[in-house]
Amino acid sequence: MPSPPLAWWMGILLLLFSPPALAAATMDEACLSSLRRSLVDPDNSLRNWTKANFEAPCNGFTSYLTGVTCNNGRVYKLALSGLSLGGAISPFVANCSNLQSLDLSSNQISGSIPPEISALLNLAVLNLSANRLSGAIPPQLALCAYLNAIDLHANLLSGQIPDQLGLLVRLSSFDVSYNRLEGPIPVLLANRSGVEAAAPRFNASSFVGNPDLYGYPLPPMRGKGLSVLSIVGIGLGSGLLSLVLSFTGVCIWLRVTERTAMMAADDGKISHLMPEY
Ligand SMILES: *[C@@H]1O[C@H](CO)[C@@H](O)[C@H](O)[C@H]1NC(C)=O
Ligand SMILES: *[C@@H]1O[C@H](CO)[C@@H](O)[C@H](O)[C@H]1NC(C)=O
Ligand SMILES: *[C@@H]1O[C@H](CO)[C@@H](O)[C@H](O)[C@H]1NC(C)=O
Ligand SMILES: *[C@@H]1O[C@H](CO)[C@@H](O)[C@H](O)[C@H]1NC(C)=O
Ligand SMILES: CC(=O)N[C@H]1CO[C@H](CO)[C@@H](O)[C@@H]1O
Repeated sequence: MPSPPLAWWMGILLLLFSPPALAAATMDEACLSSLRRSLVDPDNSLRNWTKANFEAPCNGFTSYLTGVTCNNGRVYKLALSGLSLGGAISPFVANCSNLQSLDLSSNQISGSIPPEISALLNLAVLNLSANRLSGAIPPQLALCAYLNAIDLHANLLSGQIPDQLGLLVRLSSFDVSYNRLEGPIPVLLANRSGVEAAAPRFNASSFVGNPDLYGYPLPPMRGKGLSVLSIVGIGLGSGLLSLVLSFTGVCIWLRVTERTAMMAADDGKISHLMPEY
């Protein structure tokens, strides 16, 4: 009787493999539908991003959705560059858990970079360049250990570059130029590990266009040195000025009191010497 054991094994196999597959499909669906809701699409470039297509975004290696590439039935690449998209990046993009490449470059996307992206453990390429993204670069990006390209140039990002990004050993391309970043450039992004090397790990072109960013491979404390000096100068100057002013004040006060005392004395003398009208 070979069929009951076979059916039993089939049942076990189904139990073992279909729930994760189902969960995976619903995660890609949640990712794509949330991203569609958070983005604004004035040119209707995402017209085949429909509910029906979200439910089955992949057919093996092909997708029915613009900009989506699949691998074994999972969303593997999202490439929506230069489509005039606005709106924001949904944190649910992290539900596309097999994503290896996220390219939303050259759009008008605003808001911040969701730290949830750090859940994309296979992410190798993150290209969010030439948008209107603001806020800080999430330090959690350092959890995406396979990242080999981070391109965030030409946005409105502020704050410091997280030191942790220097720990991404596979990183071979890094560009945060033309933002509003500030503070020191992390040493592990600027210097190659080991002995002091002639060339930086990432050269100045990765960091230019951030007026308040400083340190190798950019000049040290650009402009900052001058302002620190002028602050010291202003401090010393005002201290000296107040010293001089208070000294003069005391002198004047002494003179005045001296003179009134003398006048009072004179008055007394005069009245004394003038008994009649
Ligand atoms: C989805 O739309 C794009 C253009 O908007 C088109 O190139 C692509 O073939 C469409 N995909 C399918 C499967 O209809
Ligand atoms: C990011 O996308 C832009 C085009 O939108 C491209 O010029 C740039 O080379 C890309 N960066 C990387 C690291 O691939
Ligand atoms: C980084 O490299 C530069 C240039 O080679 C060097 O001047 C600087 O001291 C290095 N910094 C560290 C912390 O090794
Ligand atoms: C900076 O590095 C990039 C590649 O990372 C290279 O294309 C460029 O020529 C370098 N620029 C300088 C001034 O070394
Ligand atoms: C199933 C799953 O992982 N859902 C996640 C989708 O993304 C949101 C936002 O990051 C998470 O809160 C969910 O847990």
